[in-house]
Amino acid sequence: MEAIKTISGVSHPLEPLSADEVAMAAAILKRDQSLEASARFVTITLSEPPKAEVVAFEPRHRIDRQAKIVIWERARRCTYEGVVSITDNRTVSWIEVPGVQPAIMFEEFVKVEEVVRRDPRFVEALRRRGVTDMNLVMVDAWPVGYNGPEDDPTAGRFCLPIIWVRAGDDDDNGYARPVEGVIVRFDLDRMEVAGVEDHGVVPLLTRGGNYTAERLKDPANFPHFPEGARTDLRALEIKQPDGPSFAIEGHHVIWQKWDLRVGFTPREGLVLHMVQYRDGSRLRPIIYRASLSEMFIPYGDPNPTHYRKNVFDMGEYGVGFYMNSLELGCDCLGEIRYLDGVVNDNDGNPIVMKNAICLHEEDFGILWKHTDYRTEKAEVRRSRRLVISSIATIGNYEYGYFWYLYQDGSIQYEVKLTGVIAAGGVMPGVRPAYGELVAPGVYGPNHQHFFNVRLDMMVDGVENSVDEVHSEAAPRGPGNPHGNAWVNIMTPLDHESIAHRRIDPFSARRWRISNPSMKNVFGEPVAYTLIPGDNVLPFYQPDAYALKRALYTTDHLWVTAYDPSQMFAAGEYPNQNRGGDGLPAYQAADRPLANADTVVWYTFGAHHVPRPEEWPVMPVATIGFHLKPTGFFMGNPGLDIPPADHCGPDGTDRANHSAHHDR
Ligand SMILES: [Cu+2]
Repeated sequence: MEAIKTISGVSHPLEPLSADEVAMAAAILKRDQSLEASARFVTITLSEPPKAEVVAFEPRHRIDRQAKIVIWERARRCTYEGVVSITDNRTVSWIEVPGVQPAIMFEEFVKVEEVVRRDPRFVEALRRRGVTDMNLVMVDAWPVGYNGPEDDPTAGRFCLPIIWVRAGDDDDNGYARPVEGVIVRFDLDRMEVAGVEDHGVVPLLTRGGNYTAERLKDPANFPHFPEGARTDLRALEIKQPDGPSFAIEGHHVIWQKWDLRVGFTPREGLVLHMVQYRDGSRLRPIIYRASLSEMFIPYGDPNPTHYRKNVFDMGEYGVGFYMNSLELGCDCLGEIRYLDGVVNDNDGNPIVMKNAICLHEEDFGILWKHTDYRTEKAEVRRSRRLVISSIATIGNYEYGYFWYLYQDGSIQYEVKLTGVIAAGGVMPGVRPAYGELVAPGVYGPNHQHFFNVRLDMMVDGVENSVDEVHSEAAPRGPGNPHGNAWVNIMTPLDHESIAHRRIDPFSARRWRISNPSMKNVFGEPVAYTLIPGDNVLPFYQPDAYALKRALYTTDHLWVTAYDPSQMFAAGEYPNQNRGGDGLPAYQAADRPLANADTVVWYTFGAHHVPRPEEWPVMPVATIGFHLKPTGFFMGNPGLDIPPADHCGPDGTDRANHSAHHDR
């Protein structure tokens, strides 16, 4: 049946907002609320229809396209939330949200640098450090956080810029030259510097920290490669002459047996919707919505320049605004398909971020193998994964957000951390107490990156249960006479007050999300298991201001009852937040979770003790988790992968055979 398209040409309720829709949504709100120019558009996001409506959606259904809009009214110092129906050309709701500060906007980020560079107190502080050309000074508008009543959301709208200096020209990596000791407090509403403190001069780095191929040979660079770029790399080509094995229509992606929709929002960036797997004639849902919900990067250095570096990159900026346009053969290799990301500027105009999302397939080594040593027949299958990725640049740092789908039914999420560390300057001969030297005169403060992924699970249906599973030694006794026995213990996380848990690698702790009303042939509920990867906890004291704003980092696994208004692990408005919002508050009602519409939230921390080898640009570090089918399929779902052309019964691997005979 021909799909009914909306006025804006959309044929599915979860298609991300198009550029036209962003413009229409802003126009409706401006008209209906008589918005003045001082009303700044923080975010314009698709307001997703109720889950029941989306799950039951058929192409003949009418789609009401709605957008949620967050406004910061600069003149009145008020936050508003509006919902408009683009389809019906009307405002659905409009409320003031008292006592909150929405995210720092891109226009503010840009303007702060311009204004700070002109402030006489700041110019004087930089002059004391030998910097006279203010055009070389980089001022990044880091959030002020909350460190007492002066930062209260009702006290004003502030940021706390961090300062760097380029050496001589625009192409120099300025993030290699941190300015230590100059603390600027900036009033974003007045657009003026509120105060400058100088905690003493630390000499600026004299050597460069450049990473471009042209500058490798520059003797003024650290590290210095006198030979330039290496010359012994030969071509390595990925060829897919028949094209990729996936198909995309709009934002609907089908890859082999996987079936999903890709979404994009200004705050979260990449989102996955309706992740399903075709199993025989059934299209079986696994996840309703998967998104990175928050990031928190706490620094463990008490020095004045660093102790207030406690960024929430999603709630205090929005990573969707900072996505890279990805380039063929650089970010992804092979047959690539791109999707654009649409965000808003602060006047409410759409911005199309070309190629913000990359889809491609990767060879991933071996999926499975067995050699029958008696017959010498080897069966091996290559593993291939579908990669859906995007990369954000937030000032000095890069974050790659990668979803992987595999042929064995498993799903992986991985964050790739790279870019330039937020370094500090240190006096010659001093060994920093709360960080590590990475280059002469530069140190990387101890810090961590805590991510939280919100997984609105839908394992064969909306109603799921979550159990904690761990392994332990069986007690000695008649059942364990040899002392070797161990068992797997399952503990239901059946109400919210117990559903905040930590990893425990020594007991192989993991979490099983199952559907009690869908049993497999063994009578067990079909399930997916969340398998943690590397993880850590924050080292902040419990009463530290920043930790109270990031309570979601104090445990790793959280389960909540589904509520579409609960989307972000640190709450809706972490900027200048006094603390207490987010996951613990979401769980406060202690709602029941068994066989219910539940949401699983997983927090994972990258522990970052900087190394000299991460200077001046950091090799990718990864952190993430897996979701693996557990009794969801009967048998290995990848058994039907055909052998590669040159492998299999006749062509197998002669080298392997002769090695065997020589033995
Ligand atoms: Cu780091």
